[in-house]
Amino acid sequence: MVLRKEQLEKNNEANLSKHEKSYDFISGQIDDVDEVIKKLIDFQVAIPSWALGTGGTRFGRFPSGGEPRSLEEKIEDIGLLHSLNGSSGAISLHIPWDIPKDAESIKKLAVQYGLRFDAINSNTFQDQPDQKLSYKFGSMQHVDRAVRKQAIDHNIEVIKYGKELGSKSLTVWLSDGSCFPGQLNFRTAFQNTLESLQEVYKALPGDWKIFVEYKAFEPNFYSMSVGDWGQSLLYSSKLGPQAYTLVDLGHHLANANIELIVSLLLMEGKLGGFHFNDSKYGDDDLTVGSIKPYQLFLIFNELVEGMNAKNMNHANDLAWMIDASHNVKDPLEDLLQSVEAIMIAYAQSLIIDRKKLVDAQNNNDVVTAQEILQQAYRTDVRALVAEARLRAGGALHPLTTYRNEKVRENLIKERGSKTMATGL
Ligand code: RM4
Ligand code: MN
Ligand code: MN
Repeated sequence: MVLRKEQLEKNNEANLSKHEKSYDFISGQIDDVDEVIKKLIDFQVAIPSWALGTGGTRFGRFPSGGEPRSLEEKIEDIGLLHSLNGSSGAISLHIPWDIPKDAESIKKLAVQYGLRFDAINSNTFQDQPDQKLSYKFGSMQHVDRAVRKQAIDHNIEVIKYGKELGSKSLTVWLSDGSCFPGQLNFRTAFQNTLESLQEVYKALPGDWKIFVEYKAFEPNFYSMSVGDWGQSLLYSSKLGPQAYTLVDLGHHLANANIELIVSLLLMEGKLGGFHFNDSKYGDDDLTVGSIKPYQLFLIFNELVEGMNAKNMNHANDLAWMIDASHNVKDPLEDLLQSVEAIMIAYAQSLIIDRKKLVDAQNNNDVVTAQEILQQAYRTDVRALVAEARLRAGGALHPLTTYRNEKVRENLIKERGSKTMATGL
């Protein structure tokens, strides 16, 4: 399904005068409002191909109908999101869930929807039906060289698919680790993982990056071979300049100070990308900003401060991706909410009075420092984000437009109520 320009305009007109009032109010309070809007327009968040269907839990899956049946339909869905919010102009694929059979036509289709291919993801955390050796006891860490080789070859194949589509980075997330004390020799597991990653690194095209994603626990519960940012930074430092650490917000132990991690990785030039989601307990993969919006803002504060310090381009120098998927919401509505939450946090971090904040820090004025951050956080920037969407040709209110235009109902009519997207 494609939303026509007239459909968007009709919905926008109904909300325009209200929006203009809010926008006038907020833009009057910000010095460089056009610069902020420009940054918001440029900022794009990649949508993962595995989040377009209903996520499952180990107890079941409750699809709501109209799920994409093919990679083509997934691209169509992301195109739809992008037409609504103007900020979802990229797609992140998971192999082998989404093997592009005809890369040229897939690429063309994506271009039609204004989408590019962001990082491509390998998968050695599941056994595939046609796979020779099992990953039950790990992949790149495995004691058996043949299993490690299989995992390396898979990653090299993923790079090949990525090259065909125009991706420029590979994300490796390993579920490797152990469930019981004594199961693994930690140093051997580390060495095996490093050597395997080195083989993959060798196959990386010169203009590509490799992202080493860490996760504290699950599916292994005693140790993880890439369990935290320290381990990931070790791997990415040993690998070389094309290797970076990827931060997934849900992959930390409870109460970890993620904004501090982000700040130091940026300082070291080793932060590569981001997986946005939210969580209460573990890797819950909930809608971004649904549980801890203030934390999200604090993370963006460090991101913007750190990127500015290095003269980085906010939109292009790091890879921004959503990694969320769960089972009670319409997946497209969920993604619209996630992107909106990211844009709000980004906008708030752009309006922080950084000069005053530095002064407060240098004077040990803790109270003022807190006031400055919370002043930005408590500013209602939704009209700024909406204005950016409007100027990019999107919807003032993506969710309402989505519902008014009966998108899900139409998708169910087109695709049926029993369709299931590949993925989790
Ligand atoms: C993992 C991790 C990876 C994602 C898979 C599906 O927990 O977050 O990034 O690709 O889930
Ligand atoms: Mn992730
Ligand atoms: Mn995860």
